Amino acid sequence: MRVVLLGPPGCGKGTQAELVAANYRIAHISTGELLRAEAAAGTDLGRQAQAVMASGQLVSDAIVLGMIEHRLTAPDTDNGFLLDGFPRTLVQAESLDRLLDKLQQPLSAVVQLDVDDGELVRRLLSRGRADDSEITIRRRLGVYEAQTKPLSDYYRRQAKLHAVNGVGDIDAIWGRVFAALGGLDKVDANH
Ligand code: B4P
Repeated sequence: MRVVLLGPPGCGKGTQAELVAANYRIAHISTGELLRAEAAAGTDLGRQAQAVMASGQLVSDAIVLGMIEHRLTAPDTDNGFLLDGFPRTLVQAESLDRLLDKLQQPLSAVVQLDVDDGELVRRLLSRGRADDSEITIRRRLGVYEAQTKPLSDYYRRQAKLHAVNGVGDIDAIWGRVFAALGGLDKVDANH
């Protein structure tokens, strides 16, 4: 199982990613977490990324792609992986497809969590991470709209997109994500 979890900041990607990874026993790869770990370790890459993340912009494609390429060769991805927060731009999506072609491991599905902006702002303000001020959240939502939203059409054209309502309690949303992935398994088994 090789899955991308797509959705705006605060939609519950991190929360649902943990449930998917635990239930399917696949690696959970969050580019946000990888970047925050680099920042906490004080590496050059981490220092560059920290300033960009604090401003609400996206870290450069080159940095993120290098990190992902390295991460996808780790042995814990043998059983599959879930990408949380990656790809976030068309360049990243196209590069991911090329990399997975090379590895002969195409994506199984892309699950998109749909949540309205008011609810996103409310969730992120109550989370209170360093990059969760109202002004930064608004900028991140703008960046999502301009740079990440086009990925819905990109994956719809590949017939891989499963849109799921991301509003409600965490277990109910997990049920919808599971149904989207379970439906896909049945399709695979029939072909
Ligand atoms: P991320 O770490 O990916 O952060 P995020 O999108 O803000 O968080 P996420 O969407 O995972 O939050 P979640 O819903 O789980 O990225 C941070 C920054 O890193 C980016 O702004 C960017 O600068 C950089 N970056 C990362 N990836 C990059 C890439 N590929 N390219 C370039 N730059 C990149 O959680 C939100 C809150 O909602 C939580 O408190 C949670 O408990 C709560 N919640 C979850 N489900 C809920 C529910 N059903 N109801 C109510 N609350 C819920």
